[in-house]
Amino acid sequence: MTALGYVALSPETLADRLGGLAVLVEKVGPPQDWQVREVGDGNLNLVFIVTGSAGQAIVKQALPYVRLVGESWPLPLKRSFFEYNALIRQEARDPGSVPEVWHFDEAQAIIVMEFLSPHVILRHALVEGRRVAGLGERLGQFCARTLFRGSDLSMTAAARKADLALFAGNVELCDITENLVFSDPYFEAEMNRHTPGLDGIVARLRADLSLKVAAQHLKMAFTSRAETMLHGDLHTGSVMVTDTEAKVIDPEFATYGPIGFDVGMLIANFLMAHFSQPGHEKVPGDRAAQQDWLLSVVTTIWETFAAEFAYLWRSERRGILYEASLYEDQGHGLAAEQALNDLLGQIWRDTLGFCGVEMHRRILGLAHNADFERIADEGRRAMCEARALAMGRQLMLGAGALPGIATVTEMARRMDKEDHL
Ligand code: SR1
Ligand code: MG
Repeated sequence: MTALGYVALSPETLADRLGGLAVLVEKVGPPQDWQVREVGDGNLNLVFIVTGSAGQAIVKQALPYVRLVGESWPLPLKRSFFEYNALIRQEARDPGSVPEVWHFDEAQAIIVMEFLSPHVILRHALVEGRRVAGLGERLGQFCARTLFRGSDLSMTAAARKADLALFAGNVELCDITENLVFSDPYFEAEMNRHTPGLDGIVARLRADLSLKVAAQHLKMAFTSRAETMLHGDLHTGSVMVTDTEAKVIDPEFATYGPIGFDVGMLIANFLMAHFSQPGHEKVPGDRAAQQDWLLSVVTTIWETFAAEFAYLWRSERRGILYEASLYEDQGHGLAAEQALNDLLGQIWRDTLGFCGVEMHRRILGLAHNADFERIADEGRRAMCEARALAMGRQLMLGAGALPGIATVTEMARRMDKEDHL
C-alpha cells in the first residue's frame, strides 16, 4: 500500500474491490458472476478483462513501477491521470477513435473502459500476416484530427495553455521517451540490448557523429516544441483492430510536443513490420504481398494525414495562429495556402526524423517489438533488423532532402534487396 492508500488489484480481489461501482455493474452485471483475467502484455500496467452476465469491461491499473523491469524502476501512478485526460480529449477530437471511458479513479490509478471485441493488438495481427481494411485512412485521420485540434491552430488560448500546463506534469514518462528513444540507442546504455549478429552495424551507428547530432536535434524538438497534445507512444501495439476497424489505446505518454512525433513513430512501426516480414515466411516469398500492403498503409497514413490536416486548416482554423482575419478576410487566401504548405513541409521533415529514431530504439534499446522478437532464427532476425537500422539512419540524416512518401517506400523496397550486416 502507498501513502495514498493505493493497492494493486488482482483477479482475486477485483470483484470485491470494484463490485460496488455502479457503472461496472451496469455494463458487466452483478459482481458475484464476474470472471476476471489479467491480460496486460505491455511494459507498464495491469490490464484486466472483467466478464459478467451482462457484458465485459477493461479495468486498467497503473503499477507504481515499470512492469517490464520491476520494482527497481519506480514510476508514478499519475500516468493514469494523463492517460484518462488524453483519452477524453482524443474522443472529443476524433469521436469513436478510442475506447469509451466509463470510470476513472485517480487515487487507485484505475481506468474502467469499454472492452474492444473481437479486436486484437494490431502488432500481433501484422506478425500473423493479417490485414485491416481502411487502416491507413483511419490512422491518418486520427493523427490529423487529434494533432490539429489539440494545437494552437484550433484551441482557444486559455484552453490550450491550461492543457499545456496539465500535460507538462507527465514528467517521468517524457523522461522515459527522452532517454530510451533519443539517447540510449546511440551509446552503450546499461539497459540496451540487440541481436548479436548486429554488432558490426551497431558499432558503425554509434560511431556516426552526424547521427548522434541528428538524434539530439530531434530530442530538442521533442522537449521544446510544444505544438500539440501527442498520443506520445503511437506504435502498432497501441492500436486494436478487427478486419475493418481500428481504435487507438494507451495514451499514457501524452504530452505537448511536435506534430510530426506521433506520425513518425506510427510510420516507423509499419516500416519495421515491413522489414520483419521475411523473418515470418514459411515458404520463401510468402510474405511479399504483405510487405507491399504494409508500404501501402505507410503511403495512406501520410497522404490521409496531410489531406485531413489541410481540410481542418481550411475549415477549422480558429485558434491563435495564422488567423483567418489576417489571411482569408484580407483576400490573402493564397498566403494561407503557402503557410499551410510550409507547415506541412516542417511536419514532413520532423516525421521522417522521428521515424528514424523510433526504428533505432526498437532494435538497439530496452523496449523491442514483437515484429522482430518473434523471429526465432537470430541470423534472419539480424538481417531484417539491419535493414531497418540502415533505413532509420537515412531518414534521420536525409529528412531535409526526401521529397515525398513515395521516396520513403522506394527506399524501403531498395533496402529489402540489400544486406546491411
Ligand atoms: C520503460 S517503458 C518502455 C517503452 O514502453 C512503452 O510502451 C513506451 O514505448 C516506452 O518507451
Ligand atoms: Mg503502451
